[in-house]
Amino acid sequence: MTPQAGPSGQQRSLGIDIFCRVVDNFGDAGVSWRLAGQLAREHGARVTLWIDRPEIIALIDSAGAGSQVLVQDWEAAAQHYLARDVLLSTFGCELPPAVRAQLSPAKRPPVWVNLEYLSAEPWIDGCHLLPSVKPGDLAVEWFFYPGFSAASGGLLREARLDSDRERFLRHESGPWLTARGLDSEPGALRVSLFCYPQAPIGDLLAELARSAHRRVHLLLPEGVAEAAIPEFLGHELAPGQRSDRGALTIARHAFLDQAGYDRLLWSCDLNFVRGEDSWVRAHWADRPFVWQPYPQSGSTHLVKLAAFLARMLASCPPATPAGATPGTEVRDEALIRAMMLAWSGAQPMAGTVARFLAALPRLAPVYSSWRRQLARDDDLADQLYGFIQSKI
Ligand code: TRH
Repeated sequence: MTPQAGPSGQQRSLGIDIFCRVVDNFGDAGVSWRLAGQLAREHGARVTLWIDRPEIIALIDSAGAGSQVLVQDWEAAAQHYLARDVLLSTFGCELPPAVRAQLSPAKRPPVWVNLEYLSAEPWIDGCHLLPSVKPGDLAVEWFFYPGFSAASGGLLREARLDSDRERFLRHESGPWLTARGLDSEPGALRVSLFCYPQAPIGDLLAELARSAHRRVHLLLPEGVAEAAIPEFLGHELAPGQRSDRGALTIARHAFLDQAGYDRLLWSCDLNFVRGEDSWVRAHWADRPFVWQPYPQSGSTHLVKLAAFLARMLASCPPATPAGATPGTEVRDEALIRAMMLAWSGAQPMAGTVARFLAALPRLAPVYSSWRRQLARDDDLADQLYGFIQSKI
């Protein structure tokens, strides 16, 4: 996709303002920042991110990889926002009144798009790209739904992501892990763990410590499992420290930036991920993963998990245990469902981890096939940019 062509045929760089209010954690900022960077780098847009927690951007992009994007404090928008080509509100955030006032059709407004949360639920396909006309001033807001189907807005995926990953794994992975104290003993199963405190972390750690066939090296970022770790080990674990229990080594590491976190996912044999952005990145890492949706009241997150599992597993070729009698085997991919349901508390964990780990070599192709299917669709930034161009 190229920058917008102006009336003279020359390419014009679009001005895009993204508004993000952080509800919780890192995902709102993480998704907004990733999209902002991609629109700037791959589409030549002039992007400003207006955000109420700019310090999160400094944390997830400490190396300044997205420096083409201008970051502005949300509070400054009331005075300094001037409508350009596009206004992208994220996750239904309520805009500052002075900004909202510039979206009225009477004022030559920008194209106003709201980027929604990612979900695999079927209803989003019917809502993607629907407009909503506001009763007061007839401003038009377009709804853009990321998703896993061809009828949705797709998933964020940078153009160079696969080649970056392949180069890293071929030449850089070992030294990169060693330099950060993330290396493990040869033959150990390397696992990353990024989860919410509601997950049965203690059960997982206990099962990993009993791992019969391989040692397990668990990489745990700072701020994750803060209560479960002292309960399991009997002491805290600070970044840079490691502790062994049975077959398990737990290594705590400092929070990485987004680029570093990608490298971590690429380097592990199995990734536990959560929320939205780490979930998508785990797909592109081409490694088996276990997803924990953001816990919501009324168990809405379990509906989201079921919708995802239905989509993922329906699309996958069956992976059956070697030597099983056709028709009588328990399909291995049922373990993917069991593992994710147990990890979200929908069913007991007992024994699930051991069975899941034992089947991991056969499960990896199931994940790869799902990933290949998703990679056939245009990525979210391409689709969004194309939509914007059609409305300008
Ligand atoms: O932080 P999250 O729990 O964010 C969530 C989700 O977005 C959820 O949908 C939303 O409703 C809720 O916030 C309010 O999980 P997520 O989405 O995976 O975002 C984590 C971000 O942090 C992602 O961009 C990756 C980044 N990250 C790093 O940069 N370095 C790290 O070391 C780790 C562990 C994560």
